[in-house]
Amino acid sequence: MQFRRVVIAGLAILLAATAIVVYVDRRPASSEHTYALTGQVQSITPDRQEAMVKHGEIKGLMPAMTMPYRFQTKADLDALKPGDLIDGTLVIASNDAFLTNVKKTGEAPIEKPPPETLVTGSNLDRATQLLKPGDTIPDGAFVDQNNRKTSLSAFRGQTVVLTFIYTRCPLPTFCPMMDRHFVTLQEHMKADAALKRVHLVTISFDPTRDTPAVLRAHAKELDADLTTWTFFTGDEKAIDAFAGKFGVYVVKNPNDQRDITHNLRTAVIGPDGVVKKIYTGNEWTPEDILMDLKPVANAD
Ligand SMILES: [Cu+2]
Repeated sequence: MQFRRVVIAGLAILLAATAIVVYVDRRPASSEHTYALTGQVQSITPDRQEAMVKHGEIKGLMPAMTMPYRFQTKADLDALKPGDLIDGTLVIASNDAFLTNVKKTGEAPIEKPPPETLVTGSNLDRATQLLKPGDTIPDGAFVDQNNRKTSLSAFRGQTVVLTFIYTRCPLPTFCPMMDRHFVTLQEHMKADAALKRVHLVTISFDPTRDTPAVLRAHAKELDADLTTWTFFTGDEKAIDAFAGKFGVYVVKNPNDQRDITHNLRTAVIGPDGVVKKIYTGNEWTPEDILMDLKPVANAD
């Protein structure tokens, strides 16, 4: 009996796998991959055509996660509210990710409030700690990609553009987009003498796995010039505290190390260590930051 059940289950899995392969292969654009996604809407950001979706594992792409996803079709998003259970297709292109063909399949109570709500919500303790333009940043204590102890004071006298990532982030529109934007900034820095005194700093909020060696390999992959772009890792609690001051919110699933729910923050810091600007999310462009850098870099 047991054996027969196993065989039937095995056949079902095989059939399902075949169906997925056939489905993926039919997609037109060669660089695009599509994945079936089943999840629950946690919150909706209509102006960005986005919803925070808590979803199960996506085989071959990522473990169970809660992430904001852009919807390809506004009508799909308009039909939904927090708590709705959904089925949809996640499209991953080399530089893009979005949900399409999203259908409501049911409703369920939401288990816990979404991270963005916690960050922007009424948690006063947290809010009073948040850095804002005009504040001097804390030095922090980090280890760089060469395993050398360092802090942000190492870059006093230079304008610093700072962002937070983790190298295993599976979504092209999140951490990998921050990396791509920094690559673009670095190209400008090489070409423009006015940007000579600008330094890029990328801080991993997954320091346990983003060791100096991992960051070194990551930097190489990005073709980062380590004389003007430094990667930070270090003590997990110290990084959480530092990142939290910028409004970075990171939730690590204790049952699955790969599962990290997070938002994004990118900051421009003056040569005096004073915050000039903090960008939230992935909406900013390298051009925005170049605009911020010009007056600062020309000042001295
Ligand atoms: Cu990420």
